[in-house]
Amino acid sequence: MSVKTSDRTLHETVSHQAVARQTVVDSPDPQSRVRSAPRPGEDPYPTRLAEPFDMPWLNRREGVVKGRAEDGPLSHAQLDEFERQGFLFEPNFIAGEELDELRRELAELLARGDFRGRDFAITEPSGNEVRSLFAVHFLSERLGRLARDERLVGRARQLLGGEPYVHQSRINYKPGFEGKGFNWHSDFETWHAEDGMPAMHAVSASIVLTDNHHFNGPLMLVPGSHKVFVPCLGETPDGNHRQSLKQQELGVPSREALSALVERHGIEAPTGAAGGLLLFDCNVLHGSNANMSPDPRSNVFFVYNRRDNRCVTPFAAPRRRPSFLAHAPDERWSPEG
Ligand SMILES: O=C(O)CCC(=O)C(=O)O
Repeated sequence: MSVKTSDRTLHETVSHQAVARQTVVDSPDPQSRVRSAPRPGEDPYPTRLAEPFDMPWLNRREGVVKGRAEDGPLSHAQLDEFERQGFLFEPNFIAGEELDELRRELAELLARGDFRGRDFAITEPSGNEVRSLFAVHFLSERLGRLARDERLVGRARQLLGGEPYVHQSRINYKPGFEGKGFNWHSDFETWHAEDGMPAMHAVSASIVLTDNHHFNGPLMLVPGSHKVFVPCLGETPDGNHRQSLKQQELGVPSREALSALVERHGIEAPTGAAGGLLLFDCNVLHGSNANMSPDPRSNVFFVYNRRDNRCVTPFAAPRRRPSFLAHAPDERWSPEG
């Protein structure tokens, strides 16, 4: 492994097999040409299949960066990086008193006894520690303001090329010693299959609220993987989210597909001090290891979806997931129901 970037204290990216990386994957292996590629009128992103698909992945249909540098805060170079890698890390996005306030909010939400046992408060697979808290932009006025903040919305609008709304928000707490990992997945795969998100017009903004370092389970991403869609094996049972939010087993790419993509592109883990912002495309493959260090690794995520891409009937699940996982535009969600 090698450290890629120069500013090691604020922003390090550990790169796996960096030399093996190619910049763009835009087509599957030519020898795996196939009968079962979706025909016109069929779902272009078939997944949760009963039988293995006979190609490892399909081309992405939609563009990645849909706006221009003139349209928002991200520069040409930043948009190019996002286009190529499927993610962009901005150190020091938030600092000082604003960061302190957000960290206090994080702790206060975690301490809320009335959230314990609720469906939007997910505990670790074997333990009572809070793993994820969903709908946080509704649970917290402070986080609601942050989700609507033009610094984030402007970036999302620029990347998506249209007006965004918050499809999902969450804090992943990943407590020291206890926080378990997240299996490799594309968020879009789940949102398409289980929430009915039609197309790849969504982006996640994750603000690092505790230092993310190499030992507390930082997010790992496969750069370039956002350009292909990996269909996943296994039909979605009713209520799958109750299992998958603790430990995802369905909607996980095959080891063969993952190995081929990692062989081509490597793995990167952007790390940095609290206050950094990671923007990542809805379809980039990512995951993270367990936190074996004493230090919590807590990040807040806001998922912005383009308004004209609002969710419809799920593409591969018996019914839609509860709204704390998939908000509609202009929805007013509350824990009281
Ligand atoms: O927080 C992490 O380490 C993984 C986040 C993630 O992949 C998710 O919540 O879907």
